[in-house]
Amino acid sequence: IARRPLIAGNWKMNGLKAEARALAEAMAARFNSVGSVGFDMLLCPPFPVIGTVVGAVAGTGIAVGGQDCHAKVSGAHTGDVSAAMLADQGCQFVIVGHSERRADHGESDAQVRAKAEAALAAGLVAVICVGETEAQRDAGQTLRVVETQLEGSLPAGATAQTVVIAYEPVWAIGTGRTPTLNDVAQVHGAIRAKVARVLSAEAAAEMRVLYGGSVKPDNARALLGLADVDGALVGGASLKAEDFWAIGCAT
Ligand code: G2H
Repeated sequence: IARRPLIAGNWKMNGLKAEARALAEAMAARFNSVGSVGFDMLLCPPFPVIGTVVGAVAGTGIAVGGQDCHAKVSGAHTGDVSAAMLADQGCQFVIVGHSERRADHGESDAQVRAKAEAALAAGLVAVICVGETEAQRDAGQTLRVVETQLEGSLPAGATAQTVVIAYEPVWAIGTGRTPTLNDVAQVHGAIRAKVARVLSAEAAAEMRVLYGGSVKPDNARALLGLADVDGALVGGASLKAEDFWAIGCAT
């Protein structure tokens, strides 16, 4: 089954309005200059500039997503944003369960699943992040940790059209370190096997599983060349138009 690669930029807490517009316009210009590409592109800017980015990429095919959403549709949740609000702003995707959310906000697998369910209910694709810490890796627990996170955070009834998985080893995030290609291949294979058990063989065969954690232009081709790697979730390198484009072109 051919899975179309997805190159997703997670801008994290970066980008005032002018920078966000310039970066989104630079990606839009690259898309427009080539006509068609062999991958999907997703930009996930901070909430306040989502409208700016949606406007800048309109008509290009570049998708926009949020970096988180609340599990509820509305209500007394100061500072939170619902999936419906993201959809209303023009988003098609939302990242849930990023390790920075799990660590900084104590998000559990159950909360991540509730957020993913809210995303699906709002018509968004949920990008569900999983990944082990360095201590877990050193203790040989990588596969068990990732499988447990998947089991706890995948919504029932999820399909390849409504969910994307992102494998992000916590120790590889923003550090310049990446697992070996063999390790990435092994974890991605295990993720696909787990999705088959939790959902269905069909969902597992079609679902996109992204790798994230220090993806750069110089390591993208090797990582994206692995059979079970269907794209990348890119942080630091997604803030430079040239680098992010180069990663897309490495698919
Ligand atoms: C991992 C990744 C983006 P970076 O968090 O989700 O960030 O590419 O900077 O390691």
